Amino acid sequence: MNKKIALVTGITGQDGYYLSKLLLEKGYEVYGMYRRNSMDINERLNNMDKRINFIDGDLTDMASLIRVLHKIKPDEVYNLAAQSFVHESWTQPVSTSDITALGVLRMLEAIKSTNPKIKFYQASSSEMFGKVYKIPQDEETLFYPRSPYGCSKVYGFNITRNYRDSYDMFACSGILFNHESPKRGRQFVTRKITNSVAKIKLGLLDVFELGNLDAKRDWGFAGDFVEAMWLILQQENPDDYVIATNEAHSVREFVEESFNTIDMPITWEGEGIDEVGKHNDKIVVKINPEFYRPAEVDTLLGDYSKANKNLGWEPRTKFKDLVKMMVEADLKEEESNKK
Ligand code: NAP
Ligand code: G4F
Repeated sequence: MNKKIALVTGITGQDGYYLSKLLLEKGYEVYGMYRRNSMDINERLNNMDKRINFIDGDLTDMASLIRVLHKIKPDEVYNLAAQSFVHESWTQPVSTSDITALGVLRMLEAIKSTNPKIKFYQASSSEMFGKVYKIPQDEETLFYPRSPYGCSKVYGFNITRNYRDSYDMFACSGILFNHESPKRGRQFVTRKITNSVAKIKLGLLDVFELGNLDAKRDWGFAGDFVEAMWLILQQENPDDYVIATNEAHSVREFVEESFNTIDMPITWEGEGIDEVGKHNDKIVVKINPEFYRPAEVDTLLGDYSKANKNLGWEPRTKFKDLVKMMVEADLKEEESNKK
């Protein structure tokens, strides 16, 4: 039997790593789309699985998407590419919208004009719920996005559903809540914390700065979540699904648990921007208002009942295990950088 062919956009990102690994295990021929930059491409993709076929393309350039689809003739497209850092979406709102909103439309149009039978997965986000109307959030919850990124993802979600309704395409969204891993970018709060904590443990750093400690997120493990992406495209009918853990923790708890992992428990003192985290009277965490957002998403909590019922999916990794996995990976990485 011929191997199924999958195109994964955003191959250099966290989810691109875990999804391509899963698809290779399932026997797919995997194409990973990357965008050109000034760094040497071999150097950039050097650490990635050698079985992935890399192909250049950019979500801002529709001609490149048509070329990619013509060339590889995929059965399934997983659209993971995005400007995904919420904070940056305020400083670069136009390019964020061009990539994260219109990029979805370009890919859908490219699919429609090359082969509308290609199954399409859109990486939708819990950021769409923003200033939440309901707790927990499910597929019926209204959106109230709080950032240019969130607004772009709402467009991506709606246009995906619209192409499904208008052209009978197998186009679906996974509405994924925050998912993390040792492959998470260092700008995102979880990896920033685990990497800083590892450096403190190894004597490479004294203190690090954060913004809003009281924001709550429903944090899962990326390795668990990519399985849901694949399952969504294996169903008889296209549909949208919330993927979450149904457990929320604050940034503050994530910091505390990370320090507990290295046996350096901390206590908090002070309030607002003067609050500090201390280990044995030594300040290890400070607040820097630069990391606050113009409009915050205070709390996210997902109800994944529909995914559980229809896909048989459930998260496997618990919060404490996720934190431990990330701290230990950062300790290992920082130790080897030291050598
Ligand atoms: P990520 O690590 O930031 O990866 C984003 C990827 O998109 C990178 O490979 C990046 O390539 C690529 N990209 C950016 N602009 C592009 C363009 N114009 N053309 C082609 N590729 C482009 O994100 P992630 O955490 O893996 O998330 C994957 C997707 O899920 C994203 O769409 C994100 O918005 C969404 N999502 C993530 C979460 C989460 O918690 N992780 C939750 C919900 C939804 P470069 O290396 O060239 O920058
Ligand atoms: O880690 P974050 O930057 O992730 P955020 O904004 O929740 O977005 C991530 O999850 C979304 C799904 O809900 C994805 F769609 C999106 O692509 C991305 O993957 O921030 C988490 C929270 C925020 O409330 C932020 O204000 O942490 C708070 N925070 C506090 N101090 C900080 C910091 N965030 C960052 N990045 N850096 C800080 O120093």
